[in-house]
This record gives sequence, C-alpha cells and structure tokens, in this order.
Amino acid sequence: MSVNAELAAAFGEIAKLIEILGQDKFRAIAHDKASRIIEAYPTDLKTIVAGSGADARKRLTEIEGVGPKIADKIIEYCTKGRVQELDELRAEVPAGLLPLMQIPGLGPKTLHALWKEGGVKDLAGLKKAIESGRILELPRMGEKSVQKLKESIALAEQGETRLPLGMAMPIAEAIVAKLRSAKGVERIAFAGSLRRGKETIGDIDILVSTSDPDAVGAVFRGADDVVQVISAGETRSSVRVRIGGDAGRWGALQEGQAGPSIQVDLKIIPEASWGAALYYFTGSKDHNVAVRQRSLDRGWTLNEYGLFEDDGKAEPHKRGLKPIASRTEDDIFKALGLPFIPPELRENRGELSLKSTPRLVEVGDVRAELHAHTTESDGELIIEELAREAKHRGFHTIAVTDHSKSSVIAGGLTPERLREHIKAVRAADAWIEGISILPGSEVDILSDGSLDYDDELLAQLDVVVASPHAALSQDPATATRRLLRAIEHPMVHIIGHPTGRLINRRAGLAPDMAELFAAAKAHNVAMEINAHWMRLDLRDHHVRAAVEAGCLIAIDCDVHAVDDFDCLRYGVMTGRRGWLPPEQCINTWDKKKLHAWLRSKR
Ligand code: DGT
Ligand code: CA
Ligand code: CA
Ligand code: ZN
Repeated sequence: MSVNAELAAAFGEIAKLIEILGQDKFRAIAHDKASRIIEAYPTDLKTIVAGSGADARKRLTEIEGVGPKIADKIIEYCTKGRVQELDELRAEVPAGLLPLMQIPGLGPKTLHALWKEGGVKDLAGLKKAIESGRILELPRMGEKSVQKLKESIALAEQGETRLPLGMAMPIAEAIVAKLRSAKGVERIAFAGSLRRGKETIGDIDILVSTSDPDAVGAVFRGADDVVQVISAGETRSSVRVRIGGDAGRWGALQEGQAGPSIQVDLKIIPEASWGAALYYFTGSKDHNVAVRQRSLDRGWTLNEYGLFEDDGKAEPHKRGLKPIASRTEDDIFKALGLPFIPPELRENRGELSLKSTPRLVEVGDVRAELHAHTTESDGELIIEELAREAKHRGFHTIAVTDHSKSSVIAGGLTPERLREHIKAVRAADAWIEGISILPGSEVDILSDGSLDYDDELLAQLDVVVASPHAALSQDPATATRRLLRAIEHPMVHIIGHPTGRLINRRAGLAPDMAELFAAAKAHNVAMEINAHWMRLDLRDHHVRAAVEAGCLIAIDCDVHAVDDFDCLRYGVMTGRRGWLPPEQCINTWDKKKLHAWLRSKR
C-alpha cells in the first residue's frame, strides 16, 4: 500500500469517526475531501515531505484541498508513521461501530443515537436491538425503516466477500497484463467465475504456463496493489489485492462492503495440460461434477491434468499415463463427444445435453444503444458527444432517453423541457451523419404502473424505455401488477432495469417474472438487461426464462458517461448466461429492422 493510500484511509476514517461522535460537521467534510484528493494524488506525499524539509508544510498546502492542519497531519504520518488525532478518535468510538456505516440506511446520526441511546456497539448489538424491538424506541426508527435495515444487513453480509463483476474484471485484466510480460510466460488466462461472467466474483483465478515459475510468482506477489500474501508456493500463490477507487456513479466503494481487497489465486500450469487446467478451473463446480460423471460413464477419468483411461487407481498423471486429451479445451470436449460449451453456460443447467455450440449474442453483434442520458437530466454528455461516441463504437442508432419529471433528483424533464429536447435531438440527427439519433425518454413507471407523461407526449418519442425508480420495496403482487400495466401500455418499447435491484445494495422488486415475460411477448415489448455492473437487471436466470418465453431482450448500457459504453460486455455476458441468441436481442438488429419495430408502436 502506498503512503498516499494509507493517508487517504486515515483521513477517511477520521471523517467518519467525527461524524459518529457528532462533532463538527465541517471538520468531517474537510477530512473526507482531503482523503479523496490524496487518494488520487499522482505524487508520493512522503517524497514531497522528505524532499522539501522545512518547506514541507508550504509545499503541501499548495495542493488543492489541503489546508495547514491537514498538511501537519501528513507530515506527522510521514515522519512518525501515525496520526495522533486518529488514535484519539479511535479510543473514543467502539471499534465495531465504524463498519456499520457501510450498511445502507445507517447514517452517522442514526449510528450516534444507536450507540448513545441504544447501547449498540457492533453488528451483533445492532441485530439484537432489532430482534428485541428495542430499536423502535430510537428517534427516526419506524417499522418500515427497521425492515429496510434488516434487508440491508442481510445484503451487506452476503456482499462482504463477493465483488461485482465490473469491479473484478479490470483488476484481473491488469494483473494478467502485468504477468504477461514476466520472464518465461507462455500462456496466461483467467478462469473461475470471472470467465463464466457471474454477476459477482468470490476470488479471481489466474492460470499461467511458464518456463520460469519463480519469476512469475515474484512479479505476482510483488505487485503494488498487493496488500497481503496469503500463500507462496512453487506452483500456487494467493494474495489479496487492493480494490481501487472508482465505483461508477454510485460513489467510491466503501470499505468493508465488498472488502477493501479481493483474493487472487495464481496457478502455474504445465503447458501439456493447459486445456485440462483451464477447463477444470473455469468450473463451475457443478458443471465439473457432471462432466466428470460423464467421463466415468465412458470408462475415463477427468482431472485438471487431462482426460485419462480409468484404471481404477488415483492420480493417473503421476503414473506416467498418457492422457486421451489435455492440451486444449476443444480436445477435451471432442473426446467426450460434446460440442464446445461457452464458459457462461457451464453451470450444469442443461448445457451437457447440447448437440452443437449455440450461437449466443456477442459484443460485436450489438449495433444500437437504446438507453442513454445527456446533461439535460443526469448524464455527463451532450447529445452530440453521445452520438459521436456511439458512432465511434460502430453503432447505427443511439436513443436519447433522459429521465422523466418524477425523477426529480436525476433532473427529470418537465413536459415543456422534453418538447424542447425532442427538437434538439431531431436537429442533431439532421446534421450529424452516419448515425441515427432518436428522441426518447426513460419514463418512470409510477408506483401504480401508470407512466410519467401522457400519451400525447409519449407518441412524439421514437423510443420509450419505461423503468421503475421509486417504490422499490413493493410487495411482489403489487410489483407484478405495476410492471404488467407498463408492459401493456401501447407506447412502451422497453422495460428498463425491471426489478431495480443494485448488486450488494438493494434487493429491488420481486415480481412474477414468468407473467411479465409472457405479457412482454404478447405486447411485443423488450425486457432490458441493464448492462451496468451495479445493476445487471434482468439477471442471468431471468434472461433464461425470458428467452424460453420467446420475449425480446434489449441490452443497454444506461449511458451517463463515456465509460458506461464499456459496460456492454457485462450485459452481453449476462445475456449469454441466459442463453440469449443474437436475433432475440433488438440491439443486434440492422437499422431497417430496428426502426420498423420501433415505429410499429406509433
Ligand atoms: P467464486 O470464486 O466463488 O466466484 O467461484 P469460482 O467458480 O471461481 O470458484 P473457485 O474460485 O472456488 O474455484 C474455481 C474453479 O475451480 C471452480 O469454478 C471449479 C474448480 N473447483 C474448485 N474446487 C473444486 C472442487 O472441489 N470440485 C470440482 N469439481 N471443481 C472445483
Ligand atoms: Ca474464483
Ligand atoms: Ca479460487
Ligand atoms: Zn437510465
């Protein structure tokens, strides 16, 4: 961990402790701000302190957001290795209280009350206070907020060790890129749940074949982001890697929620058994068990070294037996009489009965983005920038779907503003060549299932994405009726993020999905896979049910910023996990077909 990261963590903790203690709010804000600035500051602060001697304080306060008091604490940390103020604050607040701040719905004020008036000092105490009902005696704690709190706790506990796909993937790719250049490396790949595209990742599994295992192991364990070496062997190493900064538009990842670090396992694989190892460590466990049984039925045995004749004795690879197949995954599938099974399907959900490799949706198939926001509501891009980016990605169509009036916090458009916006989008479409820019809206599905604009206005939009944003703790029956009503609305093209869940944070609605998919098919409405990795909503098993019900799917990035376009792959992986063929995904259609479909609802 770098000094900057350590300092950022220290100031972040000071800010939280001040808040829990109910002390000066502005002092908390100053420390929180300093924490974020230092986290992202490009130069090592220890070098600055060491290099500027008596001028250190002056030099540090030149950094935006660093005042004299913060500067003194930086110097204190760089010279003495501690910040006394932090130690003092820690002594005042029970250690188990701080992690509770990660639970959504538990702000510092509530925590202060829970502690001072309810005697809660840690998670166990909080749960007790909930169970006994004592918590209801505290200010601002009603039946409803306690119910929410209970759900948040359950989700936070679940999410403690599993990282969202979109956060794990860049970490894995960075490690793979780094190891690729290590001496002797021949092949490198990530396996496990990450290769299968699961929505959350327990740990990252990396496989390497190399002529120099020591060199790779040393690079792996010595990397900057490594916060802990769990084990270091000749063919296996495990470390914990720090999870970095940005968690998209939901703010920085909070410590303790998905861990400040994730475990990464490195396995050194003999070149001759690369395919067998890749197959084995890709999993899933359930798939492996089923395929192993299939091997045994044929008189063979399959392990991470290869497919062997089963002579009834263990560890064939150690007894010099020549494998029937081991070099590539293809070789193994072929020997077992199976088609290549894409990693996303390897969950033992019927994939072993496939007669040929199914053609599933791929990133390269997607030619249109139908859910995107501009600065007119809560996006970062103006219409032209959005269009250029979409064009740059090879799309033929981009829909501009800003929020509707009830999404006040997201800057939702009044009918008047929407009318103007439609004109602006049509004007941009007229002068920008090479891409169709369609006026649309992400219209709130209100709690009773009615839409946020009247039909006359909706009729002027080329694309209507209807999404639930509020009232996301409705009971399942009410939620089903609500969403059905939106699906049945003749102007609606797409139901956006149908359940409204946020991974590890919010459970969202639990409607009867089968009913929704049947209705969507009947009304020619597409159900969205929102590709943002915090959402992935529809989720994989929903997609599978939707595909089987024969209803259309949209894969949209819900673009708010340029980087959001990169989420497409997570949406596509989720689609593939739901066995989605390209023709059932409207974003893969050519322009003529897509536009004709959109017009069919006008
Ligand atoms: P995760 O890490 O919880 O997100 O999920 P995975 O699937 O990456 O699981 P992990 O990291 O424990 O193991 C990686 C793969 O190795 C797993 O998908 C299948 C294989 N594997 C691990 N342990 C076993 C086992 O006990 N039996 C079998 N058949 N395969 C295993
Ligand atoms: Ca794993
Ligand atoms: Ca693992
Ligand atoms: Zn949106």
